[in-house]
Amino acid sequence: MDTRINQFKQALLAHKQQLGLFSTLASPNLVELLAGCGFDWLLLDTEHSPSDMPEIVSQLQAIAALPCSAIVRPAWLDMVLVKRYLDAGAQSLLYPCIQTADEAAAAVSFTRYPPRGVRGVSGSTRAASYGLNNNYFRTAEDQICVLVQIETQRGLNNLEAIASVDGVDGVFIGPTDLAASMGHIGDALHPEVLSAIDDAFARLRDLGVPAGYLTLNEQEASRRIAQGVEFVGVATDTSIIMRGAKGLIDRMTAAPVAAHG
Ligand code: 3PY
Ligand code: MG
Repeated sequence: MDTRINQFKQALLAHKQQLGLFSTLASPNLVELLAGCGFDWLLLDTEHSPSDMPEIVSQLQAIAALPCSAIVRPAWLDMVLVKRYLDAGAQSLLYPCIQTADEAAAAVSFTRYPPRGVRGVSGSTRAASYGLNNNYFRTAEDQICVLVQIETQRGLNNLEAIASVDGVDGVFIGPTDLAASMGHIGDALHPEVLSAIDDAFARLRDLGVPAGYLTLNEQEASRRIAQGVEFVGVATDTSIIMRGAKGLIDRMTAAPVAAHG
């Protein structure tokens, strides 16, 4: 057995654009449905979702059968959480709220075996095909993709230093927390927030570092896709379901009641 090629990472490093969505409902069945819809990637969230280890394993298994890449977002910059997700077979990680180059370096070190990093070693994990993959220790690192999320003013101030840390493969701008950090909580489309994000993407383009983003606003998503942002999340599972369900009942209740007979 060989280590799985990380298709998301390969495309990212080639600056090929990939569209995805955030999955927060901890449902392997929903992930299976969504992963078959044509998204390039699905982010399995554990920061703002009830997903714990068993749910993450089931969701990774559901996605593995489909032409869609999984990204796992740990709840925080935590070596223990990251070790467990990597052992469960996650290959791409999006770390929330990275604010300094030291934090970015720690994020990378959690994904590397000693002496290059601090990842604990076990060869009997799902990632190593339960011991069937004898090459796992030597090949794992190349297939791991480290993405860091900048979502505070402090993170933005340190953008170049963070993006230049060896082993950081991509930088994601998180508009919701960034808006709060800039005094505009709940208004991620505030002109000041948008202009800070424009500036961040321009700086990442100058550095040649792939960039990522999430917005639930379709116009804003289209604008960022047109700008060439490499991995854009265009919805969350909850936004799709909530809008579909609410829109349906609103339309049905607004329609004039047809007379029968
Ligand atoms: C944020 O916007 O704060 C996120 O974490 C995801 O986009
Ligand atoms: Mg956030």
